[in-house]
Amino acid sequence: MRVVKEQSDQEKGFTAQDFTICEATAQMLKRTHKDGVSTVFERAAEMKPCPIGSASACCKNCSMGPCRLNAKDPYSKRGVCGATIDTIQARNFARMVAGGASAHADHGLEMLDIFRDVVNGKIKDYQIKDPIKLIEVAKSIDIETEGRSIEEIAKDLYEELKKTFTQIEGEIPFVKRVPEATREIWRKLGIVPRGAMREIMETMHRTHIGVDQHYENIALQFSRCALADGWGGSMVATEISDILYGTPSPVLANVNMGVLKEDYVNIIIHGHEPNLFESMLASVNDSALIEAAKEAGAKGINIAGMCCSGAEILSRHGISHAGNFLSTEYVLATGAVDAMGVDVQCIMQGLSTVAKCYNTFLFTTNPRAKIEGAEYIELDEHNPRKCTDEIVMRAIARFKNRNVKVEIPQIVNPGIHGFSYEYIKYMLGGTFRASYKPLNENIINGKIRGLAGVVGCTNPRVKHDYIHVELVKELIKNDVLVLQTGCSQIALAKAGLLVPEAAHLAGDGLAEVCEAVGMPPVLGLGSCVDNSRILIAASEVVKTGGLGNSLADLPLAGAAPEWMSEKAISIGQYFVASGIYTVFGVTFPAMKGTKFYDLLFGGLEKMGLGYWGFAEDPYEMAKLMIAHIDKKRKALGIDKARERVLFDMAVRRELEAI
Ligand code: SF4
Ligand code: MSK
Repeated sequence: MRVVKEQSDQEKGFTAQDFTICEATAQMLKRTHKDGVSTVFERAAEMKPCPIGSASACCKNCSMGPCRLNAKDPYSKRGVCGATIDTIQARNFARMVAGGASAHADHGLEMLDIFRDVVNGKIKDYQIKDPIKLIEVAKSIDIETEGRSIEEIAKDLYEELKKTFTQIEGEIPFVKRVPEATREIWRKLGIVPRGAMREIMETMHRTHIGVDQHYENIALQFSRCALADGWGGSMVATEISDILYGTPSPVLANVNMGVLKEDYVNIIIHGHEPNLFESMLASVNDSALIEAAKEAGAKGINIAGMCCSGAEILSRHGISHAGNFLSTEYVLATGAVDAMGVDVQCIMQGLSTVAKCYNTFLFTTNPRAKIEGAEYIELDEHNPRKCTDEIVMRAIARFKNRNVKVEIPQIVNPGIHGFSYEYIKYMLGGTFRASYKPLNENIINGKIRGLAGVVGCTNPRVKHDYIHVELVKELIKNDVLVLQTGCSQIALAKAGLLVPEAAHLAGDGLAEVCEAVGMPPVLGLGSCVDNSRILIAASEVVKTGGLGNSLADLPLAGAAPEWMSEKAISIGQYFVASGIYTVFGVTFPAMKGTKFYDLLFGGLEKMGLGYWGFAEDPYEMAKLMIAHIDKKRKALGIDKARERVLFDMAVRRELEAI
C-alpha cells in the first residue's frame, strides 16, 4: 500500500507536506512515491506503533515472556516472574540508556585509539591540529603541562582519558570539570561514573531477569551510566576530535539538498565519526582525482555531509550539509548522488534499497556497521586514503555512466555554524578577556531570560523539522538563547535561523545582545556527541558566578522534540542527572500514573538532580521550558530584573547603562 497522494487527492491519504516542512524532502518524497520506492515516511505511515511497546509496558527479558502488561491499567497485571510495571519500565529505560551510552562510548574510544596512534606515529594522515586545546584539556584534568612537550602531554592525556572507558573503581577524569556542588550530589547518591564499560556492563547485568527489581535503584544506575556518556564517551569524542581536526569557530556554510551540483561528481558522507570525512576531504582535493573527474566530463568533485558526520565537518570546515536524518533516503532520489559513504549510527537500512533504485553507490566503511546489499570498503585509519580514494573513483565512474534523471531541489540555506564552547567565550569576552562573564551578566540583568539546549533527531512519527523549528522560534521570541546540535541544528539552519539577521525574531532583550555581539539567536554547536559542549558551557556559567552553585541552579532547560534513538534517551538522562530539566516530544517510554514516571518527572529533582518533561506540541514544550527557566530565575532572586526589563523601558535603559 502506498500512502502519499497527490495534493488534489488529500482526502484519500497524506500529502508530502503532511510529513515534512522541509520542501526539498517533500519534493523528493513525491518522486520516490511516483517511482514506487519504499522510504521512511511511507513505511512509518504503514507501520502503526504498538501501543503497549510505546508505553514501555512489555518485557522480553526472558523466555517466560514476552510479557505484556495493561497500558490502560498498569497495576492490574504483572509479568510471569512477578515484575511490576515500574520494574519493567525502569529496566527498559535502563537498557535504552545503556544502548545509547555504548554508542557514544564506542565512538569516543575509537577517537582515542586514533589519537594514540597519531601520537605514537603509527597514523600519519592525521595530526594534532589544535595543540592549544590539547593543553587546555590536559590542564582541566590536572595533567602537568608546564615545560613539557606536546608529545609528553598527549601521551599522559591518552592514558588518563582511557580511564573514561576502562576504569573499574574511582571517578572518570572529566568529573573534575563538573561544578563542585553537582559533583557532591552525585557522590551522595553514589552515581559518579567509574568507567563506561563498567557502567554499561552493570546496567545490563542489573536489568537481567531476577536482579535489580527496585525502580529507584535501577534509576540511580542508569543515571550513572548516562553520566558515563555525557561526561565520558561523548566528551572524549568531542575533545579528541577537536585536538585532531581543529576546534570549530564560526563559519558560513550552506545547508539543504540544493548543495548538490548536477554537473559535478557528488559524494555524500553520512554517519558520526569524523575520520572518514576528514580523509574524504583529502581525496576530493587531490589534483589527480579532480583531473579524473574532469576527464569523465564533470566540472569537479562536490562533497557534502549529512546527519552528524556532516554536522562535524560543517562546524570545522564549512563544508555543505545536505540534510538531517530523515532526508538521507530522499537525497538519493535526486539521482545526483554518485556515492554515499557511511560509517556508524543513524544509517537507515532502507538506504541500500533506495540507492539501488537510483543507481547510486552506497559504501559502508566501518567493520562495526555493514548493511546487506551495500558494498563494503574498509576505512583503515592507518591508510585511510585507500578507502576514500576508491570511493571517489567509483563515484567518478558512476557520474560518467549516470543513467538516472537528475532532479535537485533548488533550495540552499546559508547559516553560521561552529560555535564551540571556546569560541563562545572569545565572542562574548573578546580575545584578551575571554570569559563567560558577559553572558552571565546578561542573564542576571534579564536581557537573556535563560538558556536552552535544543537537540536531537527527527522522527517520522511527527512532522519532520516542524517541532524543532516552532519550539526554537518560540524560545527565542521569549529571550531564551538557544544552543543546538545534531539534526535539530540542521532543521533550524534550513529554516534560516542560524544567521545574525534572525535576531529580529528574538525578543527585545535577546535581540539586543545578538546585535551587539553580531551573533545569531540560535548557536549551532555541532554533532550529537557535541552535546558535551553544552555541559562544559553550562559548567563555565556556574563557575563564572552569580547564577548559583550547581548545574541544577541555572535557568537552563533541554529538549529533544523529535527524538528517536537510544542515544537521545542517554543524552536526555545525562542532562537530567546533571541537573537540567529536559523535555522530550513524540512519545515517552514511561506511563503516566506509574511510580517510575513520577520518579523521572519529579522524584529525581527532589534528589538534587534535574527532571524530565514531555509535550507533543512545540508551544506547550516552550511553555514548560520557560516556566522552568522562570522558576530558576526566581530561586536565584533575579526574577525582578527580568520583570523590569519586560515592563519598564526606562528602567531597562538604566540597566543597560550599568
Ligand atoms: Fe516476563 Fe519477567 Fe521474563 Fe520480563 S523478565 S519477560 S516480565 S517473565
Ligand atoms: S544523527 S542520534 S538522528 S541527532 Fe547524530 Fe541525528 Fe539523532 Fe542520529
